[in-house]
Amino acid sequence: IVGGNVATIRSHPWMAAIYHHKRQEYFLCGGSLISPCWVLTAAHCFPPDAATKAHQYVVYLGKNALNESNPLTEQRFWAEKIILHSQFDEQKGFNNDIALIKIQCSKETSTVKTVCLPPPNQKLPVGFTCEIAGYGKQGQYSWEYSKLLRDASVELISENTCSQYYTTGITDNMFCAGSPSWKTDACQGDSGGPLTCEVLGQMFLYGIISWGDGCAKETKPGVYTQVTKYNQWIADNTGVAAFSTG
Ligand code: 4AZ
Repeated sequence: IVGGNVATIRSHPWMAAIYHHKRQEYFLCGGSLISPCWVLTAAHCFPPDAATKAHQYVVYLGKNALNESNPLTEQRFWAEKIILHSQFDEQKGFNNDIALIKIQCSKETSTVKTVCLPPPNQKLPVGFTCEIAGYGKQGQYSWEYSKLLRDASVELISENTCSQYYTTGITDNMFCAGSPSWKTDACQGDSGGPLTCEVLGQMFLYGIISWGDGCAKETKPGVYTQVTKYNQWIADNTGVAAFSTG
C-alpha cells in the first residue's frame, strides 16, 4: 500500500495472508475471508497448476505483520482446495482475475471475521471512497514488502475515465480506483487483497486488488476485479450465497 497508514487486523478482520510453503513459507498475496471456510483472492497469485497443488499453500487469518506470528490473533490453515477462474486470462490483461481457496473453517474472533459480498451487479457512484488493505510495498521502487498491515483510501473511477488512462484492456469485469492526488494506491504484494466500501454501516467487498501500471503513478490508477460480476461464480463454487450480509 502506497500513501496509507499502518492498520490493525481488527479493522480488517477478513484480511488473509497467502503463502507458498516450500522449504520455507514465502508470502504471495492478500485475500479476503468471505465465509468461515473460503478465502477470495486473485488468480494471478498462483501458477496455472495450483489447483493440483493446493496443499503447498498456507493461509493466515488475523495477521498484523508478515514477519511475526501472534498466536493470540492468528489462525493458520493449509489450503484444502484452490479454484482459479477457468477464464482467467494472463495474456489478455488479467481478465477474470479471481480465485477461491477452501480452508478448514475458521473461528470468528475479534481479529478474524468474514466480509459481506455486495448484491450482484450493484455499482457504487463514481467518486465513492473505499479502502484497500495489504502487506505490499510502500512505493513502486521499494525493496521489500511493508510487513505491517497497511490501509489507504481510494475513490472509484468511471469506466470511461479509466479506459482513457489505460487505452487497452479495461474489461467489464474490472474497475479502477485511485486518489485525486495519485498519492495512494495498491502495490506489489497487495494483489488478491480487499477493496471494501462501507454502505449503510456495513463493509462490503467490491474489489480484489489486481493490477496497474506501477504504483501511485499519475493517470495510472489501480485496477480491481469487480466482485459483483462473480456472485454466481462464487455461489456455484462454494455455496456461499450471492448476497451475504455478514
Ligand atoms: C502487483 O504487482 C500490483 N497499483 C498490484 C497492484 C498494482 C500494481 C501492481 C496497482 O501485484
